[in-house]
Amino acid sequence: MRKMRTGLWLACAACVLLPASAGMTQAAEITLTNPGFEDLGGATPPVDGDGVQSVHGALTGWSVLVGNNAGAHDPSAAQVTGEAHGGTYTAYANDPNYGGPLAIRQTTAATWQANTVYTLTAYIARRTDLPPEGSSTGQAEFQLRDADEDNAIITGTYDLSGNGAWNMYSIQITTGESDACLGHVIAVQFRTVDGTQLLYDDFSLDATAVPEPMTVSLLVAGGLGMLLRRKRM
Ligand SMILES: [Ca+2]
Repeated sequence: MRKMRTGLWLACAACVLLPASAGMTQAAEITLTNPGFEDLGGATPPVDGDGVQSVHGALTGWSVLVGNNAGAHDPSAAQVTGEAHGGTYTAYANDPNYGGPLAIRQTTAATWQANTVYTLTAYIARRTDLPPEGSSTGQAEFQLRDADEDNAIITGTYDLSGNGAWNMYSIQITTGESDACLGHVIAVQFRTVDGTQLLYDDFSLDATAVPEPMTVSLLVAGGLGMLLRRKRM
């Protein structure tokens, strides 16, 4: 009898949870062009360790806005442990005091959707041989933007730590039912605010649909139902 009850209980749980999980697993990676900076766009590759480690520009798919001193870079082991986080090359971006750009931006093919969690993630490293000056720890900034209105939807600023180490940083925002950005094109942006020169690698942008209210209430009702059944057993 007990076995049969357990079987019924599991069947009930499955029928309640199935529609909920279908609604909750609509995670999707939004495609970024050249997210790991391996595509040099035909430029002569920078050479690891011989002093010609950077190529200005050469950030295929990304626009360098106002200023330069940013591009592709092949870090040596003396600059960062593990060199690139993935692949061979990284992006480098100086801060504005060292000719760095106002921003490095990419316009995606995706548009802002309602009730969706957007997470932008990337790896950033401070160079062992080029640490931030004075009291600066090095500071980087990420943005997710509305490309149609040319404004920021969310900005994240990070004080970095650990010379020569790759650390992962991310920003996250959840859209509502009627945000002004809905249907507008998503742009991704990063820059070095302070810290002489920082390295960036492996950007990714994830979009996950929030469960619809009806799905959530079904899940809650199902959970309550199960609790009541359990008490009666
Ligand atoms: Ca890379």
